[in-house]
Amino acid sequence: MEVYIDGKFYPKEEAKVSVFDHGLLYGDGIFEGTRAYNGRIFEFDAHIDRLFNSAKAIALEIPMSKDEVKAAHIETLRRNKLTDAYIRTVVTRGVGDLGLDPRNCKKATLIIIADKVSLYPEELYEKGLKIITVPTRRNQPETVNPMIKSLNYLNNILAKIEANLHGVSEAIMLNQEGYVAECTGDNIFIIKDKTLATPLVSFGALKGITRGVIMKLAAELGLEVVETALTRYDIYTADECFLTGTAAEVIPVVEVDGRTIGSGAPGHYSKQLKEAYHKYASSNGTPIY
Ligand code: PXG
Repeated sequence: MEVYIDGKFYPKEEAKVSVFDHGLLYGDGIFEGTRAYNGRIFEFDAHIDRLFNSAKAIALEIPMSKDEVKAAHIETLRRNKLTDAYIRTVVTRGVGDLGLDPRNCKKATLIIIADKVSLYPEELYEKGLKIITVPTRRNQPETVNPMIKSLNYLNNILAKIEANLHGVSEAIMLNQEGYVAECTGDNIFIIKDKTLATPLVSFGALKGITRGVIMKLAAELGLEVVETALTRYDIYTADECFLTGTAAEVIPVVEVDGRTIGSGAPGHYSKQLKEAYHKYASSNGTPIY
């Protein structure tokens, strides 16, 4: 495998950054996670736009144009001869000194890693996940805004640890007011009476790109689609529940905090949306070759 760092490619073992990089010292940087399906990069422009918006929000200048960054992604996939891949893009503040002032970092570092995708076991997609609500809250918008895919994922990692300690693999995170925000790396949806509902991003969710595609596909399937305030009560009493994200794709949820959701098996619309998502992903997107 070859990894892209600042315009050059390095074998995996030699792909390294300085211990003085502020991405490591302070978590000062941003990332993206993108996928390629069937030789096409899924929602490529949306991911590149979000990368640049995350950078803008933390006053980090990416020293390349969007087209140059896109070309670097395509080159990384071609070098590694990938058609189905997970692409991790990281932009750090760059090398500085032992002080948090970002002015000491002269140039941002851009890293692009592309690798084969390792899905969750297929069984989880067939049977559905059991998840819990955890005490760790999602970031408040006036701290690190949840719209930013920053290198500070510690509160999400704490939530993941709390889930793992309870023997489940995913956690619902609430916002400061106690409304449902999202999961640790996935957006959450419910279906009730032919309406698909998901928390408003202003309630502490990342504006997921998979989320956006699912909302579009759900409307095409005839569901009403709403972004709203959701409580745990709404989740417990839903007909169906599922999570979306670049890593997780579309994964049904069958139990939340010990309450069975719907029939206890992945719901009709969840299955339809999962299928529609995969069909859409394999035929749309930017060709790599
Ligand atoms: N919420 C959060 C907090 C996320 O980090 C999503 C929702 C889903 O967004 P997308 O645009 O992917 O539909 C994310 C995305 C990883 C990984 O390696 C994490 C994400 C994406 C890809 C990989 O854990 N987070």
